[in-house]
Amino acid sequence: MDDERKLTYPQAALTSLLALVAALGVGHLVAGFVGYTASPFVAVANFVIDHSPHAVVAWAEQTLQTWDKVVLKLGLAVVLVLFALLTGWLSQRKPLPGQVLIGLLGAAGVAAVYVRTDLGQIALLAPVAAVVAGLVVFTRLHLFFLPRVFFDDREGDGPDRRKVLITGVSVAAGAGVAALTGQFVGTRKNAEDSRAAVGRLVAARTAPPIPPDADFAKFGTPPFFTPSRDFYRIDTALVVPQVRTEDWSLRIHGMVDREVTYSYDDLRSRPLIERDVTLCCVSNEVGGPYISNARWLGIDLRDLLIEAGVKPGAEQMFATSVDGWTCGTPVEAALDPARGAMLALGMNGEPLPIEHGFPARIVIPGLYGYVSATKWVTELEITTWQEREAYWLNRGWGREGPVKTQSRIDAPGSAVNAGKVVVSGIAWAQHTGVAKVEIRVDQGPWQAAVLSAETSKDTWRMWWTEVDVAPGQHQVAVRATDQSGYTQTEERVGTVPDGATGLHTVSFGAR
Ligand SMILES: Nc1nc2c(c(=O)[nH]1)N[C@H]1C(S)=C(S)[C@@H](COP(=O)(O)O)O[C@H]1N2
Ligand SMILES: [Mo]
Repeated sequence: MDDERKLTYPQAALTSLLALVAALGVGHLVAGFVGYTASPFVAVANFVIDHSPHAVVAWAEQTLQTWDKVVLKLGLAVVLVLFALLTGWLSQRKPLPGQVLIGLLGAAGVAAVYVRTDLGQIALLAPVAAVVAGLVVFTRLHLFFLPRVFFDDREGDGPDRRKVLITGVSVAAGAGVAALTGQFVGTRKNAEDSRAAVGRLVAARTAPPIPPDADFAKFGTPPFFTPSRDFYRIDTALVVPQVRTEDWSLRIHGMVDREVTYSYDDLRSRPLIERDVTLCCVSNEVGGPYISNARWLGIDLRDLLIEAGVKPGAEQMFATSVDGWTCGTPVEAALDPARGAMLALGMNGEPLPIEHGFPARIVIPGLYGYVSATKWVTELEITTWQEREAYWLNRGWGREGPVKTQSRIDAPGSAVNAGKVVVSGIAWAQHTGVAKVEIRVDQGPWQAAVLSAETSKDTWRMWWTEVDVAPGQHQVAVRATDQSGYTQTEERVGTVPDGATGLHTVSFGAR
């Protein structure tokens, strides 16, 4: 005889939702002990980030600011709830479809943890515990809701409301306590006090003083130094890595004469140098915001590489971050004394902010961040291009990422009064130097702008000028020429694979 018993849709949906909540809660609990990023929820969200194009990561970070990761988590939560509702719908009669779907979701969680390089095998316990919890809760609740059958084939009722309420609340509360415990245990080791304990990092060789006309902030340009809290931020880390100095070390290995490992104290007690370097992102569209300037404090990377002894034939310095992100730089750029690649410990007079790579990161003038600026760096492997492929490379980005000479208009930003109008902005050509900036109004002749004082070839320069405009709509364009004699091309190309080109053009109305 066919078994006609089934759960009502609300019962089935509740069964699936509670199973989901239990799975995530238990997964988060276990992750608190085996590695925070092993939490199935966090791991799947990270997996989504790792499979998003660079431009999307950059866009989300800029547009949603610190909310980007919250939005991602909410989006993922919505998908999971829909998944649970579907699971319930398919499992009203038999639990098997639901069990299979939970198994599949669990497999996705296991895979997402497995591919993380910052976690050991033990981390797999978290998603495995989550699937087991999900399956147990789902199967038990399914049975709980199924109407009883009596020996005379008469069907009884399902559980009464009171029992349902007690069961539901117990499962949800248990999952909540588990998740909170995991959250507490997993994030207890915060790096903020370790950063505070570093104290003052003192430069043995200071950067040259900045002349008063290094920016034209009074005309609408950014300040010469970007305050650290305003410094653009781009990374794939869902959870900002919390690395304490005492747990950190930098290992240089691969094609070297002798492998070396430095502790934080080894490095901070060396004579530290200061360098002003403007960092920018390959995903910056023409006129975009992913560019900032800071005073970096650290060690000449070249010195460390020489201590290890780079072997002939080495092509790539393959850097790994504590969160598994990787980055490949030409060895010759890292070794070139004229370029001045750094291992930075400090930024704008303080130890690196945690989100900018504390305890240590790489900074290399003239290369986009994705091929140079590894934050939370723990390993430098000297190797060939053949041997290792960095994070963004197998996602369509170019191997070499020299910064392209570019300029941006910052003012006017809105409507102005007709007559004399100030136009200002920034230009950059790190490691080459900006030679000239020109602007053009309404297809008129190019006219030179006033440049700010040059402090080094590695930093942006500000520019400003004044134009006379009649009432009506106008358009202003800017172009920079660098010290190699190259003038920015008008040809517009997108950011993929190695940086956008084209002239920034702004329209404004004059009254
Ligand atoms: N560990 C790690 N380092 C990283 C990245 C990352 O995703 N992970 N992104 C890189 C990119 S693409 C850029 S542009 C710079 C941005 O550095 P910032 O966030 O300090 O501005 O960091 C680089 N270093
Ligand atoms: Mo970037």
